[in-house]
Amino acid sequence: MKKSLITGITGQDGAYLAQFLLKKGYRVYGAFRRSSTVNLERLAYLGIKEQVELVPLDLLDLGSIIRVLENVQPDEVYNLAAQSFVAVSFDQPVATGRITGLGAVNVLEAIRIVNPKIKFYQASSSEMFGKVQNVPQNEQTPFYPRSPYAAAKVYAHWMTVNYREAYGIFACSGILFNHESPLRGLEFVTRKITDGVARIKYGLAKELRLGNLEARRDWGCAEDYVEALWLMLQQPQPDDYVIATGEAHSVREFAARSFACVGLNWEDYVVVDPQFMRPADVELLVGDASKARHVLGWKPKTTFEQLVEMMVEADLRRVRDSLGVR
Ligand code: NAP
Ligand code: F7E
Repeated sequence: MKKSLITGITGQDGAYLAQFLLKKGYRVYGAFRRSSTVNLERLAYLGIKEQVELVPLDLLDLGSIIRVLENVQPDEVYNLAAQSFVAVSFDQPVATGRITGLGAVNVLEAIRIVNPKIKFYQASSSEMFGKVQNVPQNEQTPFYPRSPYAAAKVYAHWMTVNYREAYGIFACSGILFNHESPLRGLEFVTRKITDGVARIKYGLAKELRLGNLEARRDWGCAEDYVEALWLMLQQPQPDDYVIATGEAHSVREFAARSFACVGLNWEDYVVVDPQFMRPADVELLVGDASKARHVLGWKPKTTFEQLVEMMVEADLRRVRDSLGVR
């Protein structure tokens, strides 16, 4: 039985990837960092909490990663852990650099020390394209990071390439565009909107305060995207791939469609609040995933419209359940 280790098991992608790998027959080890209350809600939501073997690991502690690799002896490591919220990276640039940048290098170092045959996946990001140099963005597009988060991801990306070239490690970097789901963190704009819509619908809120409505993103579905991670590690050669839908939509459009799902007009509820504007924002991201389509045979399954509807429905259910409404 193949063994996989996922860092960031408590996050959105950790949960969906664990579910995917369990279905593939893997033994799945989920690495979590110690906190007063470990958040296993997403694993519970998917009904896989008991099937994932939890191991404590902090990305900042090389020794802890080495010990976990020695004990688990995984075939594949998926490094999904990060300080992943762009807005917070402006307030905590050093912590973000340590976790999101150096943290990935700690995992690569541990692999190099314990067993260089372990395959490695790095969760890179479309944010690395930042102030975009080409539209759409593909594997050849130069990076222009616009936040401490993006700069840290660029460092981790190049270190992944470097460990592949310098030490022959099977290391892949997936440059994923935004991907969402009912398990997305509430701080990200899509989930903030769908949760806000549900709360307004059930009378728990009167308005929804947002920042830059003009930003455009290539939003895909997290459950579709985790398959691409696994496919990258099954190829004969390690490589880097853009994963995207190829469609861009604005925050305004996402909000309009979400409110329309419950028969409301977004303009009656959305308030633009400068506190949610970033010191430097990324205005447009749209990816070209042709390489993934041709080499991996991967393509997205969920449309933008289906994604919005799925997220609104899930939040309506959640709010209804919390209120005990039938
Ligand atoms: P997420 O929900 O924010 O999850 C991040 C995970 O990292 C959490 O499990 C968190 O644990 C863990 N973590 C943070 N600091 C850690 C540390 N010092 N040691 C160990 N674990 C730590 O993120 P996601 O949306 O699932 O994204 C997964 C990865 O893909 C991230 O690296 C993200 O930057 C990247 N990415 C995401 C997207 C997207 O659209 N979702 C797109 C491109 C790339 P706690 O629960 O303890 O906080
Ligand atoms: O912002 C604008 C905001 O925080 C999207 C992470 O997973 O994807 C994610 O990063 C856009 C930005 O995601 C609000 O200014 C407007 O232009 O949902 P977001 P992100 O910054 O694109 C990438 C690929 C990652 O790698 C990251 O880890 O929406 N926006 N109003 C807002 N954003 C938030 N959060 N809240 C607002 O009220």
